[in-house]
Amino acid sequence: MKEKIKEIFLNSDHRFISGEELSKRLQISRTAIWKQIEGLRKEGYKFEAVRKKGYRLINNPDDIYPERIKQGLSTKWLGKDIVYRHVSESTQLEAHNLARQGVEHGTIIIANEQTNGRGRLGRKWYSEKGKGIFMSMILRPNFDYEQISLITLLTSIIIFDSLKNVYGITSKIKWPNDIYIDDRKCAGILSEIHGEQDQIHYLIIGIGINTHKTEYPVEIESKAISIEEKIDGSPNRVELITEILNNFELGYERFIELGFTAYFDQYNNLLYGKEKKVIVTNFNRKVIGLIEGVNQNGHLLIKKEDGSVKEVVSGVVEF
Ligand code: BT5
Repeated sequence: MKEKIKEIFLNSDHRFISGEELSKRLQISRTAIWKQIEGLRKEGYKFEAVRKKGYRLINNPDDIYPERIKQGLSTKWLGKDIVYRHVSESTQLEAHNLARQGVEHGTIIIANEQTNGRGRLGRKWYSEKGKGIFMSMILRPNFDYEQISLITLLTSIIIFDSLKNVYGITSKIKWPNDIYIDDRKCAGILSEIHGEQDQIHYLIIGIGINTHKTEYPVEIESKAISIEEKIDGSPNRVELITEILNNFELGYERFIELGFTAYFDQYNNLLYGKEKKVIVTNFNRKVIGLIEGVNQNGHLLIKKEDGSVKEVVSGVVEF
């Protein structure tokens, strides 16, 4: 019952809802409603109660406003500037605009909802209001293209570590950088580079994570999973965002110092589908075989039926 009341208020856009309406919709007494609201107050929800008008939700403990995120940050440069949107078409799109305007290395853009969230190769990222983390990091790295793809692999390790630290969830990484829990996708990463032949102007790393339970569109409903389905209670997005940002800055600096070597074993240990038969498609070319692991360049190694090993630089992996 508490979850139902929570849902109604979270979708109310902070408007008053009368006790009468609530008791009609939920078929419970006004006293029962009052008790539930008291329970929510203990969880950190703040309500205003006005006679004849009813209750109004003032805050939502899961709001992802920049001030709240910054409180938990221990970073030197990541997230010093955070741009927040209630609704964004895509935080990637907005990050490109901000980067072109010259914002600093480490600027973050985050949204509560995306109307046209995007994945790789023109695919969509389903981004329902309040149900996930939709965030893009603007970076101005000082190295070559080859290493950039390794940074995106690093990002998936960071998400793995953060899910483990905050929720005790053990996930897997589907190459190159999807996060899987129980054979379903919980998070995806999209890296986009803007630069010239030998100079990178900026890199944008987009992260989409399913935090809260929701009804996914039919085409992904059997393939997607959220954190809420794996834990008791409700996930707190601010906590997870700050954990990711704190870990990412440390990881990025370690990567600059030591390279992917420092992460090679961990990445291979976390790889999803090892020894499974896969089809990797890249520009209409298909490679079929078993996943052996990645090499030091982060390329996927596929052992084909004839025993030869094919190195795949990029592509889509299907099982
Ligand atoms: C990705 O693409 O996985 C990268 C997703 C990156 C999303 C973030 S959100 C913040 C930033 N702003 C953006 O606009 N994007 C980034 P890809 O590997 O191409 O996977 C896309 C596929 O995942 C789709 O074709 C669906 O099959 C599936 N999918 C879409 N939404 C999903 C969701 N919420 N959960 C699980 N799977 C999903």
